[in-house]
Amino acid sequence: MSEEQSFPGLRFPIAMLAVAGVLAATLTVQTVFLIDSGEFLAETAAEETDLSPEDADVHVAVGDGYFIQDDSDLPDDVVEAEVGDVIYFYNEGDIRHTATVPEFGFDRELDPGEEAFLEVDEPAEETVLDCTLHAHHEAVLTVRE
Ligand SMILES: [Cu+2]
Repeated sequence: MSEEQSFPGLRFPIAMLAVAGVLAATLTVQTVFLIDSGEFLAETAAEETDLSPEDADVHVAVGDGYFIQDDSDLPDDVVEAEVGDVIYFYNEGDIRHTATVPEFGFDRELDPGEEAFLEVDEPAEETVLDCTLHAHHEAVLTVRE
């Protein structure tokens, strides 16, 4: 008799426990999903920085007003590469610049000492290599087949 009487009294707490359990499970699933997304973003960022300067075919010094291709006889602000090359940009200047190549959808802000990699996967004839922070800081990039 006492069990039958106490059972209805337990119904509410049990129902609340069930609701709390479902909420907790939902939160857990959402949290795991968020963590997964974060890991995915981290992996993507890591992939971008997987490249090292030694892997690059073309090194370009970005300075306070210039782009200079290392180990070449090219004049300042002229950069040349071949299709499939990885171009390595590094800011050796004292202020922030960008390495921006609209033709390749490439746009990176580089603080002093920072670097970026661009893989050029199609030819380009004297396309713009720009620093969008400074009006007269610009170069031309040619990518040969
Ligand atoms: Cu600049």
